[in-house]
Amino acid sequence: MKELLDGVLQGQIRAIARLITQVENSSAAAEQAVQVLYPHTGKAHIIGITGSPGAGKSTVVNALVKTLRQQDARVGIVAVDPSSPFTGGALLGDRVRMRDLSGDPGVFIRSMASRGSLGGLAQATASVIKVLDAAGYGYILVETVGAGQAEVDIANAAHTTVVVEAPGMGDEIQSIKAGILEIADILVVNKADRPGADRTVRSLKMMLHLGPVGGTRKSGRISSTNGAEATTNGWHIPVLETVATEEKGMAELAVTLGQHMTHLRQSGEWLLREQERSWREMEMLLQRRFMRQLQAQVPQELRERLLTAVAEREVDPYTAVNQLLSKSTENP
Ligand SMILES: Nc1nc2c(ncn2[C@@H]2O[C@H](COP(=O)(O)OP(=O)(O)OP(=O)(O)O)[C@@H](O)[C@H]2O)c(=O)[nH]1
Ligand SMILES: [Mg+2]
Repeated sequence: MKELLDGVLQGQIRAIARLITQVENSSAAAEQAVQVLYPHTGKAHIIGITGSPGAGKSTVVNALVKTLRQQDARVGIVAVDPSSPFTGGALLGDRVRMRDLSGDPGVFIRSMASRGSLGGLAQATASVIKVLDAAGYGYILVETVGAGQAEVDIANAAHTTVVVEAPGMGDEIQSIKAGILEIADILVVNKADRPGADRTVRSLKMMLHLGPVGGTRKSGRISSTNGAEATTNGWHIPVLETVATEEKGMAELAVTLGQHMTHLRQSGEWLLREQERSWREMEMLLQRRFMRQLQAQVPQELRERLLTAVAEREVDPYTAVNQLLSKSTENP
C-alpha cells in the first residue's frame, strides 16, 4: 500500500489506476488511502457535469478537456452511471467518444457504475476524486448520467456544477422536474447548431430571472433579489452556447470555469462549500460507522424479537429504536 500511495503522489498512471480499483472495492483500503493522501488534496478544481440524457455531456467533456490540455493542465475524468450496475452500456459509448483523449498521458479517464447503493457510489466517487486530486490533476471532471439524487450528490462533490441542456421539446421542463437547474453554477446549451437553441437559452434565462426553481438545495445559497437573476452569493449563473461536436464555445466555457473558481475564492464561498462537502462526507461515514456498531452490539435475537413485535403492532418503531439504542449503550 505504501508503495502504491507513493506512486500515486508521484502521478504514476498505473499506481493511480490500481489504487482506484482498491478504493472502489474496499472501504478499509479507502480509509487507509484517504488518511495518507488527504493532506495532498484540495488543489484540484472539481467540476461536475450533469444534465438530461443525451444532451451531450460526454462530448462537452471531451471537447473541454482538449481546450484545457492546450493550457497544459492535467485532467482527470470520472464518468459516473448510477443507473447501471455494470461498467458497460452507456459508459462504453462514453469511452468511444473519449477515445481521442485516451492516448494523452495528461488525461486520466475512469468509469464508475452503481454498486448497490447510491450512498456507496457517492462515497466511492468521493474517494476516487481524492486520489486524482492527490495525484496532481488540476481539473477533475465528473460526468453523471441519470436523474435526481445522483446529480445532487455529485454537485456536492464538485466546486462548480455545469448543467448541460440541448434544444428540443421540453428539455428545460425536464431539468426542472429532475431538479437539476437549482444545482447549476453554469448552464450550457449544447447543440447550438440545432434549431431552437435560442429559444432554450431564452427560457433558461427567464427561469433564472424568476429565481430559485423548485426550492433550494443548500440553505441560503441560492437567492433572488427583486426578480433579478438568480445568484449564488453574488454569482450570476451564466448561460453559454456550445457546439461540442465542433469544439465551439469551449474556450469560453474554460474561461467561465476559471471565473467561477475565482469567485468562489474571493467570496469565501470556497471554504463554505468545502465545509458543506466535508460535513456531508463525514455524515455518510458516521452513518455507516454507527450502523455497523449498532449491529455489532445488539444481539441478533433481540433485533428479530423487536422486528416481530413492531410488525405485530405490539411495539411502535420509536419505542423499538429507543430499546435498540439503550441496548447499544448498555455494553459498549
Ligand atoms: N448536432 C450536435 N450533436 C451533438 C453535439 N454534442 C453532442 N452531440 C451528439 O449528441 C449525442 C449524445 O451525445 P453525448 O455526449 O453522448 O451525450 P451525453 O449527455 O453524454 O449522453 P448520456 O451520457 O447518455 O446521457 C451524440 O450522438 C453526439 O454526437 C452538438 O453540439 N451538436
Ligand atoms: Mg455521457
